[in-house]
Amino acid sequence: MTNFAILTKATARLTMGAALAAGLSAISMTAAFAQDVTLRGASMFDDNHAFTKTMRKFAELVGENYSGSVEFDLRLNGELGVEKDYVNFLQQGVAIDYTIMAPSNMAKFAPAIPLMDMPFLFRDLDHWNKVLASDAFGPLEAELEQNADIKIIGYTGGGVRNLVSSEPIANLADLAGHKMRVMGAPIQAQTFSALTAAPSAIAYNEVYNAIQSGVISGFENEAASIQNLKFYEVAPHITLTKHTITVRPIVMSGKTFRKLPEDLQAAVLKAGKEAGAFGRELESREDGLKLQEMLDAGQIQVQEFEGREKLLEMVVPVQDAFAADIEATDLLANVRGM
Ligand code: MAV
Repeated sequence: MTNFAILTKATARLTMGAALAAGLSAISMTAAFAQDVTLRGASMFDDNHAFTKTMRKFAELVGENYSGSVEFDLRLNGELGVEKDYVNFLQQGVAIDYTIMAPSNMAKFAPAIPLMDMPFLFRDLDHWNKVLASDAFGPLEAELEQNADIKIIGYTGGGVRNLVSSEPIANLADLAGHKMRVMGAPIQAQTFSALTAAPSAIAYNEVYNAIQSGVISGFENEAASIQNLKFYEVAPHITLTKHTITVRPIVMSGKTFRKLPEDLQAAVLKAGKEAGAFGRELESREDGLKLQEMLDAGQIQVQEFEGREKLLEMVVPVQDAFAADIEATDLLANVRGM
């Protein structure tokens, strides 16, 4: 994907981000006992996206809960790259201090964490809410902290992921052999392979161009991001597989967190939790509205997937095998049973 000239402005910004970030100095936070702390965040989106709004809320809440001086330097529009870059930065403790991230983009360091966002995990929003209000994901958080030194300080998400494609997809026959992009975690490709599609892991900032040039015919995503990055320009067909309700951890580098004064650590943890609740309410409420906005604007065409229940049956063995592989069979049973 080298012909950046034909990317939209939004996705071109994402592409530039990684290069810029590599040239940036490490976090500009001062040492633990100094007065001024600056925390740098990153968003792949502009100010209208729920992730950006959630990170703005986080900053506001930290400010309210902390009497010292703390600044937030939130870089938007993929200026610092995409999530697969952010995970490296957080793990190394360079370039950024906090962000919002898909679990499937952290698989490289923590193989179990993609269980949180594997397709068809949640029955509906009630189930998703129940699981997120519990401590079911505790062992996955611990693995991430231990392997990657990345701390989950809250959970946002609530978007519903559907198929997004250049040609309509109505049923399993259409899905067979469908060349689609998936996120980097193996469970994502395994799931869509089990559904007979032909998935490949492609970086998020290459998706628009890969569809436009015909390398793939589509991908899967939620309304907020389809709208924000204008993916409908190359993939206007949305099929309501509703296969994932997103879980998006708000994460901070452990290296940053440990350097903060204790009262600021407490404010960060409180704000992370509250900003997560704010973000979950926002994105889950806006999800259907954003689909409707794109529909009304003539940007997308939407259709149901015929025989969606069959998809559920087809993925259960893949989910079971993945859980067994990461020794999370009980955890999965617990989540399913909620
Ligand atoms: C959406 O933009 C978000 O869910 C984001 O967290 C993911 O990384 C991205 O999709 C993706 O599919 O990679």
